This record gives sequence, structure tokens and C-alpha cells, in this order.
Amino acid sequence: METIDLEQHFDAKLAKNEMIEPKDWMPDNYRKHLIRQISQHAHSEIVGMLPEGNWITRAPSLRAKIVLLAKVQDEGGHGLYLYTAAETLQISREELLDQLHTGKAKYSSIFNYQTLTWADIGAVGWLVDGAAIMNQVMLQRTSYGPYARAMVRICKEESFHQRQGYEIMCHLAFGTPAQKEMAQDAMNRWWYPTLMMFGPKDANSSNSANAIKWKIKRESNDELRQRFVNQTVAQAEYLGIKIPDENLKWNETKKGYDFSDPDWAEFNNIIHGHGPCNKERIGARVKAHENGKWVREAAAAFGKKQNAIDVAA
Ligand code: FAQ
Repeated sequence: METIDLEQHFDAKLAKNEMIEPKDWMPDNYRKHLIRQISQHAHSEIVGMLPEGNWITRAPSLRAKIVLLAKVQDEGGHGLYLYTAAETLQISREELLDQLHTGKAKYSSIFNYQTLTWADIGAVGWLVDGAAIMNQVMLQRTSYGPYARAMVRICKEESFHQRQGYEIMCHLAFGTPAQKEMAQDAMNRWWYPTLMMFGPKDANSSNSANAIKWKIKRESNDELRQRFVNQTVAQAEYLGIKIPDENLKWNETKKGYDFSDPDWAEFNNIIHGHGPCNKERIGARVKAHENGKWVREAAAAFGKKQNAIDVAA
């Protein structure tokens, strides 16, 4: 087929809401856009294991430890599905990881903050996973098949993660005054970084126009952020925890809350590698990658041996 026909065929599939699959023709910019977004998402999942993994040895009960351990393992699994989806776009795992380790590829800004107390683990589950789901529900209908299918399972697990976090917050908020204070302190530190997770305001979002045109994203950064705020206010009220925003107010006209912007200068600093934990996070990932070299080599050698046996049989 001529390129022009291929392009028409691609557009027609999108118009009919049919998925684009790895063997289908796709514009090069669509492929690059997907590699960027899916790999950023995969990197976020595995870097996101670090702030929570930090609390596994200090969880306050055996039950809490088992639940947190399972959650952190889930995040590793999400990374795996997403790297596999990205690899269907003609890029190798090595290249993707190299981009993370050298700072060429981004990962979510949220994982550059420290988890200082156990309440932070509650806030991460409740707010961070809550924001992640808000964004990811629409990605189950993203136009690229392998990404959409990975998101179905990820969303199911994220919803368990969000409840795990909210349960921790319930224990603390309805516990002693010191525990409630700890929960409030976590909310004070995580609220604005969570709002940043949705990305810059629509007017400053350089990738959104293409993402919406190609049905990669179905809703805009601002729409999702607004929905997250609307949903979270009632959950905070139930806990008796205050959202640290004097401008938070119901707006009857838009049927949603008005709220303050996060500090976009802080956001820009973080996504360019200068947040509180950027160096520490990348350092930990590079170290884990180097320590895992022998495992990758052993797995590759085993795979090679199995192939030789299969060919001989
Ligand atoms: N952090 O033009 P836009 C999770 C960058 S998973 C860092 O609006 P786009 C699970 C953006 O890449 C969390 N960078 O970009 C979990 C672009 O730079 P580039 C991750 C950000 O792609 C929970 C530039 O700014 N989720 O949490 C951020 O249309 C607990 C301009 O931005 C996903 O990745 C940010 N927050 O929209 C794990 C979901 N925001 O690449 C462990 C999929 C923007 O041109 C524990 N991704 N940037 O150099 C998306 O939906 C989109 O990529 C957005 C950004 C919404 C993140």
C-alpha cells in the first residue's frame, strides 16, 4: 500500500475506535509518542517501588507488612507488563532502561519525595494510587492494543492499592491524637505533589494535542485533576483531615471544586532531575540493575540452551 493509503487506514481504525496492534502500520510519531509515554509509565512503576519499599521492614504489624510487600511486588509486575508493551514498538528493554539510567527518560515526579512516616505509606496508597487510577482508567481504552490490555490488569490492582492506603489513613485518623496529627502531616506534604502527577495545565501540555488526536489519552490533564479533587474531598472529610488549600471551594456552576495550583516551578525542577530524591532514586535503580546482571545472563543462557534442545528434538 502507498503511505497515503496506510495513513488513511490508520485514521479509519482510530475513527472506529479499533485498536492499533504491533503488526499494523502506524505513523512514526505515533510510535515514538507511545514509546515515550509507556516507558515513562513503566519507569514510574519500578521507581515507585523505592519510597514504599523503604517501609517494608518498618511496617507496624505483620499484616501491614504482608499487604505492603504484595503491593510493592504488584508495582514491579506493572513495570514488567508495560516494558513488554513498549518492546512491541521496536525498542529493546536495554535501550529503555538505559534511557532511565542516563536521565533521558522521565518518570513520575511524585516518586522524588521522601516517605518520612508510616502515614506517608497511607497517603501514597490513598492519594498517589488514587491519582494513578484516575489517569489509568481511561488508558484501558487507549488506542494501542498492548498498552490498553496491560492497563486492564493494572487498574484492578491499583484499586486494591488505593484501598490499602485509605485503610491505613482510617486507622491513623480515628486513632490517637498523635496518629491523627501524623495523618494530617502526610496529607499536608503529599497533596500538591499528587496534583502534579496529572502533568502540566492543559495550556502548557505539549503532548496533549497529539495524544488526544491519536486517542492515546482520552481526557486532558486538567479534566482528570479536577475529577480527582472532586472525588477526594469527601474522602478527606470522612477522615476529618483537612486538605491544605484555603481556596478549596465548591463551585456550583462547574459542579466541581475550585482549588489552588501546585507550585509549577517545583514541578519543573523535579522533572528536570533536581527534586529532593532524584539522584537517590536513579542511584538505587542503577545499583539494582548492576546487581541483577548475573540473573539476566543466567536467564539468557538458560533460554539459549532450551532453544538448542527444542531445535534438536
Ligand atoms: N512527572 O505534555 P505533557 C503510578 C512531563 S504510575 C514527570 O502533559 P503527557 C503507580 C511529560 O513527560 C504514575 N514528568 O505530557 C504507582 C512531558 O515531558 P516529555 C505514572 C511529567 O505525556 C503508584 C512534559 O512533562 N503514570 O503512580 C509529569 O501528555 C504508587 C509535558 O507534559 C503514568 O505515567 C509527571 N507527573 O502527559 C506506582 C500514566 N507530567 O516526555 C508505585 C501514563 C508530565 O515530553 C507506587 N502517562 N510530565 O519530555 C500519562 O498519562 C502522561 O504521560 C502524563 C503526562 C499525564 C503523565
